[in-house]
Amino acid sequence: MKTTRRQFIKISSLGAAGVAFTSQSVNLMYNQTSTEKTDDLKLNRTPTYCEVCFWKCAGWVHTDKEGNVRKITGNDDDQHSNGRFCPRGTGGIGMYYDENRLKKPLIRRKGERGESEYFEEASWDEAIELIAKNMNEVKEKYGAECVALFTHGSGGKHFGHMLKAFGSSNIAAPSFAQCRGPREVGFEATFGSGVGSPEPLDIRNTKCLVLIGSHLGENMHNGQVQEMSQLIERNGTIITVDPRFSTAASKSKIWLPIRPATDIALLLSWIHILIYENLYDKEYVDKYAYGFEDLKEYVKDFTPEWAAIETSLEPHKIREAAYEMANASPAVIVHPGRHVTWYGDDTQRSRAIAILNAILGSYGRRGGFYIAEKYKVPKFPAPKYPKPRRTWRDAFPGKYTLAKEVVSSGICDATIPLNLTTPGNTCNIKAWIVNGTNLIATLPNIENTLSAIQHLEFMVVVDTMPMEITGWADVVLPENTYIERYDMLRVAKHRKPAVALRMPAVESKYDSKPAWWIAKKLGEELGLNDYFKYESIEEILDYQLKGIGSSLAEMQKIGVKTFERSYDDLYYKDGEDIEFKTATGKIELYSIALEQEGFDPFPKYTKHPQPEEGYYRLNYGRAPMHTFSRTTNNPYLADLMDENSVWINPTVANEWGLENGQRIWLQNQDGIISSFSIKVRITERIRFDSVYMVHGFGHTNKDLKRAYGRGAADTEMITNVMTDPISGGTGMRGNFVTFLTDDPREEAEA
Ligand SMILES: Nc1nc2c(c(=O)[nH]1)N[C@H]1C(S)=C(S)[C@@H](COP(=O)(O)OP(=O)(O)OC[C@H]3O[C@@H](n4cnc5c(=O)[nH]c(N)nc54)[C@H](O)[C@@H]3O)O[C@H]1N2
Ligand SMILES: Nc1nc2c(c(=O)[nH]1)N[C@H]1C(S)=C(S)[C@@H](COP(=O)(O)OP(=O)(O)OC[C@H]3O[C@@H](n4cnc5c(=O)[nH]c(N)nc54)[C@H](O)[C@@H]3O)O[C@H]1N2
Ligand code: SF4
Ligand SMILES: [Mo]
Repeated sequence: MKTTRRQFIKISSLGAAGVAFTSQSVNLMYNQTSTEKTDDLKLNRTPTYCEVCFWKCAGWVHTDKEGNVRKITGNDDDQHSNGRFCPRGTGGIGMYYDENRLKKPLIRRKGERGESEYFEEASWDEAIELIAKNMNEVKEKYGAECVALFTHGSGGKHFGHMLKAFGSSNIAAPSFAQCRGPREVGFEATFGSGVGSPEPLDIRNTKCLVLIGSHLGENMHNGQVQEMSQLIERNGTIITVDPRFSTAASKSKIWLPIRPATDIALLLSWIHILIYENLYDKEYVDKYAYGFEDLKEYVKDFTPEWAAIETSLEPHKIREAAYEMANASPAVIVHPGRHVTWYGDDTQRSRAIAILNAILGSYGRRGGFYIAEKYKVPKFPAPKYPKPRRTWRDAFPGKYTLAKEVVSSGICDATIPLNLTTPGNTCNIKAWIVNGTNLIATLPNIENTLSAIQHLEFMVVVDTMPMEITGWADVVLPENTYIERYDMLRVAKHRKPAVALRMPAVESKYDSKPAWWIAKKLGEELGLNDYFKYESIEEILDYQLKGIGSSLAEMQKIGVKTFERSYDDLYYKDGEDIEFKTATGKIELYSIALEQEGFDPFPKYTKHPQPEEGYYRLNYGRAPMHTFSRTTNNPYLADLMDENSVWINPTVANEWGLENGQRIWLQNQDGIISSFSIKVRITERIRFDSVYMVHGFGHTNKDLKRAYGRGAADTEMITNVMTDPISGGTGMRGNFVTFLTDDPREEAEA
């Protein structure tokens, strides 16, 4: 049975209980189905892929004769969206129409960094010349590698190319060390390759989906939520482990409201049950796995009774969940999660998840993990990049050695000279280019981020909106929104390999420019002309597309091109010999790579601190209609939810005498008080030892007219960072807050 739009939206809005859907917002979500209306209006459609989050759904921007954007819909041929956008993607139009957008390049001509009132508008020529001058100065004084790029999103390809040509490989995205880094390292150590995006989970064919903190339904990663809603319809089993009664929990056969920070204990006891009750996939393990006997010995004492004490879950519930998994095996998925930087032992938790999937035989099996394929698109000719003299790694000898991507927080730390006391440490970052990442909201420990920024000689920010980070720049460059620009092709792995095109649907508003244009202009100003031998990006796209039997002209019509592939190739065949890219060529239950780097070869359970009296663990996550801090000022999405609230258990609320809707301030274990107040939401859906809030609110930039001062920022409360020594992932869930019922700033003034 096909999931209808209505059912899908129903699922997507489940987590939004209590949010009033105005008629305007409901129309926004539904108008994409009105195809007849489309014909009446004679709308023109232009291909794009979405930039509201990094699922990168391909779709269409529909414009009328006057050039107004009327709606954005999914492309039916796209595997990421299956023709349907999530509420955020549908509301992406608001990014284009937001009247608070950055409009012209800005230069701070006097004052100190952070004094954004001294910004003055400038021409593109002047801004680019100033940036190039500063980059060259840093290069002469310290070396090209002392310029670093922080980036999230499509612009990274363009600025990354420019920076590598300049001589620096210090290019970092928060999607590693603040997001999926530990999981990539954990899976790579086990199976020889990471998980990647979109996660190759065969939810469509699974019998049992286990979610360890993944809050799908609030986390709106489109294709996955669609497949999960199908699973619900066909009465498949969902098991959710979450201290909070999430949307997913409400759809689950088993909900395990675990004591936060104890997941590894639960995972080890599941492995124990499967092995000691002979429920694991023996044939699969015998053929593919390395280290089974040692694992068996290692988990001997991790009984459900032991785990019960750690996790506060009942032993029979733990067993029941393990039996469900075993019954479904191999069509079972223990979801690897996405934002997994929680407690600093996150690679070990990801390893436990990987091991569990391995002994259930789900990796490479129908209903488990499928084998995704990516299309090989030719590179546009350019000279080889110069070899950087040093990299960020030189600042951290012996640390994060298994991280395959650059650790963004590592770049930040390497910018603060005080941090660089390790002998042999030479790398010292002096200039930042920040593109599409609001580092103040994104990196934990704001004070540390600001300290790094203060030590810089130069900082440029490329963004579409005035954000917290733009306020700290020396030069701000306004990028146009994804609706107004070309970008590189989306070449993502999936069940079938496919490519997708993004092209301008409308003229650029204001004096904004696309990243490819900015990077080329800056590259040329730096004298790197050999790396930019094209007039426009269309030349690159056409070259690449012709190399795969298509063309820019064809893609402008179809938007997505999918290449055929036999469904047999999605899974391992019975008895097939597989060479895993690990040291042993096998699935490493015992990890040689971790052992060689001096880490525990089996996942180790560590007891983490629990909150003290009067304090509650700060737990945070997503709302279906928002993406991080980037959508909170979006006129359509702010209409669906314009501030966050703090979820508090009724028992706790009673003790404090709090009422629903009351405004309070949060104060964390280090005495940091939230800049703004936040509304109380009293609900049984959160444990008594924790509170919960949606990330992305509490903006402090006054130029965000809708979002300024609305709700509170979780990031302000995250000052205790538990860094994972294996992956560099910044564990953010070891922070505790208490409540202030009176305005602390008024008191200070009085
Ligand atoms: N406290 C806390 N921190 C977190 C998280 C959390 O839940 N809580 N989540 C973590 C995770 S999982 C991730 S992936 C990261 C996400 O981190 P980020 O990607 O940094 O998230 P945003 O806050 O949305 O910041 C995006 C910035 O890009 C700008 N932008 C949007 N579109 C464009 C564009 O087309 N071009 C350009 N140049 N700029 C654009 C926005 O205006 C905004 O300033 O955050 C991580 N950090
Ligand atoms: N709508 C929307 N969807 C998004 C995004 C967005 O911004 N908006 N961002 C996307 C991105 S980049 C990412 S990385 C993902 C993030 O989304 P996910 O990877 O699905 O989830 P997390 O952020 O890791 O975790 C949030 C959940 O973990 C639970 N939790 C907290 N502590 C614990 C614990 O100790 N144990 C367990 N088992 N659970 C715990 C919380 O209650 C919450 O339900 O979402 C993606 N999808
Ligand atoms: S999941 Fe939603 S926001 Fe993310 S890319 Fe797809 S439509 Fe856009
Ligand atoms: Mo993320």
